[in-house]
Amino acid sequence: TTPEMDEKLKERIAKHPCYSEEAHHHYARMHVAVAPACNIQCNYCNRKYDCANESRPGVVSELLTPEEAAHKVLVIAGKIPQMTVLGVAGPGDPLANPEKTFRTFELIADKAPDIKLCLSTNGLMLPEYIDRIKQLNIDHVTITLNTIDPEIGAQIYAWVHYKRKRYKGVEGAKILLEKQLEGLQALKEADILCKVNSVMIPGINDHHLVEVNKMIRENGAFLHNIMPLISAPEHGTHFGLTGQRGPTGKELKEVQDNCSGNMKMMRHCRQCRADAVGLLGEDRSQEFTKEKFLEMAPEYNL
Ligand code: CLF
Ligand code: SF4
Repeated sequence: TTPEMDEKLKERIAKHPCYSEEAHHHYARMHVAVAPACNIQCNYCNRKYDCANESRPGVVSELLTPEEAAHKVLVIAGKIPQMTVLGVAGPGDPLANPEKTFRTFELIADKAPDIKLCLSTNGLMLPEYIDRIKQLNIDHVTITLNTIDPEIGAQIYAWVHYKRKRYKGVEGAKILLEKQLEGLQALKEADILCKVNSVMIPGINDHHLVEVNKMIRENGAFLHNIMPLISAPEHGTHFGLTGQRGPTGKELKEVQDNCSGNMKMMRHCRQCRADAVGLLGEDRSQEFTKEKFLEMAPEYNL
């Protein structure tokens, strides 16, 4: 990239705490949990908890309607002036709940147009909804993409539900990958900033992540966030029950280092809850539970 492009990019990410390492000390994000359903089954996920593509497993977020979510955003934006980004990241896949997710974005774009919109998805339905995403001016999209090899995918995804049919194993992983690639391309063409999350699973995709990194860079993603698998038997996930371990800090850093020659790596991810509020690493979600925020009046001023 040219220095000029770098400057432009810097401007676009300057106030996004995930996309810019500097920004995360000064700017806050909030999530609203409006999207309960999911269209795939990851072996690191238990549906009782938040989507593990963006979240720390074992956390249960309070589900909101789009109207409640918009109210919450206006309350919090009035109370926390550093609030710059609103993300929908669960508790299921936002694009498996398109009406709820887009209605939420619409309400917020209407009432708080200076808040940037962010969306995190497994990518299956991304090609389908790219036009809505453009229309709504969603600035930042994250795709969780763990492999570019369907054989490896079959070890990570139990099934993929696409257009009313359920596909298992390699067949399902192929469909997911195809849609993720189309989604990446579509984001690039639409000039929407794209970050890719990959869950590092030792013995399954750890050595393969350098290839994933290369592919996503060539397809326009500008930031790669390799997150450790967090796996405990009590979370009731497939990996938890089969004794699959997560990487050590050292193993994680090694893979991140191996990729960092190619592109920018995110190293400050905190694996947030689907209803996280505040600076990264600071969790203020309990100050704004449904019981509490519904009693508060929005004081957000345009
Ligand atoms: Fe939320 Fe994700 Fe947007 Fe950030 S979180 S939807 S990109 S506003 Fe950030 Fe949290 Fe890591 Fe996600 S630290 S889990 S990367
Ligand atoms: Fe769970 Fe998220 Fe995977 Fe869906 S995409 S199965 S909610 S981790």
